[in-house]
Amino acid sequence: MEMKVLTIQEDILGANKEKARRNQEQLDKHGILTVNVMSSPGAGKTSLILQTINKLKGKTRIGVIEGDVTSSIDADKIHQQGVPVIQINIPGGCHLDANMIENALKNLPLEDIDLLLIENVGNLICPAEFALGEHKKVLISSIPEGDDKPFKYPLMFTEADVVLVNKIDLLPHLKFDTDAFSQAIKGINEKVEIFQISCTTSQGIEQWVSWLLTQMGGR
Ligand SMILES: Nc1nc2c(ncn2[C@@H]2O[C@H](COP(=O)(O)OP(=O)(O)OP(=O)(O)O)[C@@H](O)[C@H]2O)c(=O)[nH]1
Ligand SMILES: [Mg+2]
Repeated sequence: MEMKVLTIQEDILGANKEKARRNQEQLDKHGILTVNVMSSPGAGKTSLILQTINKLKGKTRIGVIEGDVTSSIDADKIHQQGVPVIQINIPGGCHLDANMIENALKNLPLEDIDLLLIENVGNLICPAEFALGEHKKVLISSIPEGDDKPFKYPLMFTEADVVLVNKIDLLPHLKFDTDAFSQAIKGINEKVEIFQISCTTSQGIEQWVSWLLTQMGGR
């Protein structure tokens, strides 16, 4: 019986991977760089997307997919910026999957988008296991969460192409060893890029946006 459950789980992940591959094919056809933004609840995913929109306004055509258990609070903020956005609500769910992204892509003006930012559901576990068709995975880890997270949620840190250490404006108020944190991440993922940012003061946002533009240019 236990084996059967495991097989079903493998099938779900396998089917998801195949659908994610097809999503990526479609995104490639339209020349859209797609970034999956993941973090625990409240680490700063929406704030990062808003900062990115602000920096790239008039230069890059952005589209956004918002994943949340319920509400359209985040999508409303993106919509106010005049950016095409789709809200996906997943009652009882804890991550986006490739099927949901396939549906969202049908409702986005793909011809008018160069960069697609996907805000995953706030969660440090499940989103790492489900490919969406994205080209890059970005993990935001924020100072108030503590510097032990790479040890507690290693898969998320292993899968990430970039780790953004957010809320560095709070460093004077909290105990957080940025060097030890970076070393811990590099210990499990030596290729990862790490940027320290603050979505409140905009510190480091230039570096992040420059990384994004390099990825887009390389396509
Ligand atoms: N001090 C400080 N606060 C920040 C920073 N970035 C985001 N915040 C605050 O953190 C809170 C959560 O930010 P969001 O951007 O909504 O976080 P999120 O990851 O999108 O949250 P969920 O969608 O609920 O998972 C808000 O009150 C933000 O104003 C930062 O760099 N510094
Ligand atoms: Mg959000």
